[in-house]
Amino acid sequence: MSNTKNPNILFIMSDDHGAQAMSCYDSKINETPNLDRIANGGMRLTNCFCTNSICSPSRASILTGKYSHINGVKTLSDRFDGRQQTFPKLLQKAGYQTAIIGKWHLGQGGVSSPTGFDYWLVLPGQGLYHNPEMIEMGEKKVINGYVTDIITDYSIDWLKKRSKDKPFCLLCHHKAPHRSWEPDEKHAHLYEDVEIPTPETFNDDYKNRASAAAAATMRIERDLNKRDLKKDPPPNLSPEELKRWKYQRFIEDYLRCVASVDDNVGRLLDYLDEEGLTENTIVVYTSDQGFFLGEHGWFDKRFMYDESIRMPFLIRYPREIKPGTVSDRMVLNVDFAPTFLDYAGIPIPEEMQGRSFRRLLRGETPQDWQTSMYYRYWMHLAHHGVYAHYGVRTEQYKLIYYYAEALDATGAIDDPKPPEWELFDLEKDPLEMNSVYNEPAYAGVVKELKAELDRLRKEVKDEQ
Ligand SMILES: [Ca+2]
Repeated sequence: MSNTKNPNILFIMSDDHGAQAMSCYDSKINETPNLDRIANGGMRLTNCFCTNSICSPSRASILTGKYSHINGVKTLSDRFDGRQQTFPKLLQKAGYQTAIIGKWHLGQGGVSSPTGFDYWLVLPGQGLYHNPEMIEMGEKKVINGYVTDIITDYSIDWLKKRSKDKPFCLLCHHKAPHRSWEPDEKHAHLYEDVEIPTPETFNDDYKNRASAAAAATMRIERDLNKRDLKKDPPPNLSPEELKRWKYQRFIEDYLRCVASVDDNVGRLLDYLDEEGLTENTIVVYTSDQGFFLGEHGWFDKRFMYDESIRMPFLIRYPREIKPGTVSDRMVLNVDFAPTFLDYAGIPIPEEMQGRSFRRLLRGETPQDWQTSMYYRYWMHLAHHGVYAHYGVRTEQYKLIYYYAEALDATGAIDDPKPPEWELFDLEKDPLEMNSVYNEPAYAGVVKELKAELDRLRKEVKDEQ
């Protein structure tokens, strides 16, 4: 048994895994028995959100407990400045053994290589699914095999080699199921004879929204390419049939990648069981953000819509978290770092903007717990034609401002669009199909939410 005072932390994060593709979140399209083991043994969060729905920014917010404009990683091209404080550094300083294995995606070299880790083995950039090159403590090497297996193999190896008299914190970061969704041999034939159902908003016509939704180039029928689909469609399909065929191709491969993640999570859980580590180890499974799996006719993320910003979040810690519990309270990716520090008994630095949700996980709700959140996506028209936007989500409403008439912080907007607003009543319209921003009945709500948005922008110091 390791030190019972300080729990071990096993943080497993995949890339672009939407909660809709997890059976513990009532998936209609697949089964994830090993992820369900974590949910059944602990707590599942239903309203965990990222504050900027793309890879590098979400990862930087998780490490630092700070929003993108404060930690400096607002876009995919911003490199992480590792001189700032992170939770792994603080854990390491407090005597934890620390490691990161898998996807880093925060820049390589200089101040951007991983810091605060006794051991690191990361993919360069996005990395490859098959026989990936990896960087081990600064040294490049090619590792044969399938990336999800490799990340798990090295994670288990590192755990085997750990010192048993110190607690550990292992960040196991999967590349899967990121585009271009390349499954391994073992799962290559899953779903072959199954028609996977399409989501309710698959044939969204983008009416009753701001112009951003219709302008986005992430449509299943038009924007998946040959590399994504891997084969040519059968001849003579109608447009509707072709769209469904493309969805099947995409979702089959996506779910095959997820199946491998699920198997490999099972291997890690088995290892903890075998070593008697389960009781004293906090196990988290999450993803850097959500993903559209055909909702609104899309793949990808970026938008402030729920499928994109919602992170699956499962956490098991038998000493403190009741098995099979669910919390609907709002938790953000900036809250992760303070929570881990709280569990380790380390004071949370002032500069961290998030807040520990350890009490929520114990089943308590602090009186002043957050009921609204600030979101911002900065990469105007950079990928998939998505407009830059920011907004506020409360438990009932979501107000989004597509602000691109003004220059952003980098002064980079050279294709301005008229500013536009969207308002969704999430109680009446949970699928976000009908903006009620201009409906007179919502004038009061708009006013309140604009005030709340101003308040949040001040609070998180994004007032530019
Ligand atoms: Ca991602």
